[in-house]
Amino acid sequence: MADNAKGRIIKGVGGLYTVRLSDRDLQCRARGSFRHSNITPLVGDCVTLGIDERGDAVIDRIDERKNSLIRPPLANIDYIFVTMAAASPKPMLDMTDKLCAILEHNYITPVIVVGKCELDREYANEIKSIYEKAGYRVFILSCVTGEGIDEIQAFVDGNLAGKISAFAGASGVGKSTLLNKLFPSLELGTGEVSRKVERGKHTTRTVTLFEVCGEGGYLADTPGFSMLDFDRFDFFDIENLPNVFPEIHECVGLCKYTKCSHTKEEGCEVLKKVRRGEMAKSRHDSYVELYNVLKNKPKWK
Ligand SMILES: Nc1nc2c(ncn2[C@@H]2O[C@H](COP(=O)(O)OP(=O)(O)O)[C@@H](O)[C@H]2O)c(=O)[nH]1
Ligand SMILES: [Mg+2]
Ligand SMILES: [Zn+2]
Repeated sequence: MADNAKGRIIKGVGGLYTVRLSDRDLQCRARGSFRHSNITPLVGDCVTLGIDERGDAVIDRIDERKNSLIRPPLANIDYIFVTMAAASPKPMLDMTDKLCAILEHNYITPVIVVGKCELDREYANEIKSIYEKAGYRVFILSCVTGEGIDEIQAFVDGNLAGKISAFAGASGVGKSTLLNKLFPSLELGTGEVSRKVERGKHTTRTVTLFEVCGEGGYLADTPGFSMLDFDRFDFFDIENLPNVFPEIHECVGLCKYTKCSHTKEEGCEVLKKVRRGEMAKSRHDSYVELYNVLKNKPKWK
């Protein structure tokens, strides 16, 4: 009956996967042949089911992935809401820029969220300006005063259907509090509860996708999902670095020297942009920092 049915893996625990079909959820394993091909099904995978020798439903085929994360194990992510607080904890813009670059490289759209804006409105506005110049959507909000919630709610309601999304950000920035406002049916733990989850940080994580916004829209529940989880994310070579900063990518080919590194050359269009205030200095500093890291690194295979 499940033969040739297509669905999405929404949960995976110890080799047992929950596949959401159009009319129901089905628990099944992967066909043994996957073990030879070095591919493990991931939550987020679009799969085709088959029937094994014993008559049980099995995962037969995995559609080609748009991207995949190692930790948390998750495939085909469309949006990551890069969440920070205007204060308490203080935002780490260099980490934010590195994360956005990695997301760009993996075809994931970053959406910038600056929460707790009532604590430092001036800095919140400054961050908004930095990332809007990069071409990103930025939402400033406070879960205490409620300001800015309607705007992000409208974005979420209008864009997440049919997509997989996740919220990333350091612990304590207010992710769970915001998620509870945006998706009340999820009933996620905040503050106290999430600290308990943090303690189990080094145990194997399981990811579950929750249906949101209808029509196959999913939110990955990733407790304590922090920026650091991206350290092992598929990285890029130095040649690709300009392409993962949208405001630098726009300038590629326009500088005086064809081999311009956009770090210090005269006649560099990127540096002109920074001088004109069209690209934030903090973003360019992050670019230079990553450039120096990648320059000293052997090529990734
Ligand atoms: N001042 C202020 N505190 C907030 C706001 N949103 C959340 N918090 C508090 O920040 C702390 C961490 O929130 P939580 O949602 O658990 O953060 P998470 O670790 O990112 O999931 C909690 O004590 C929240 O009550 C906000 O908009 N303003
Ligand atoms: Mg939390
Ligand atoms: Zn240049």
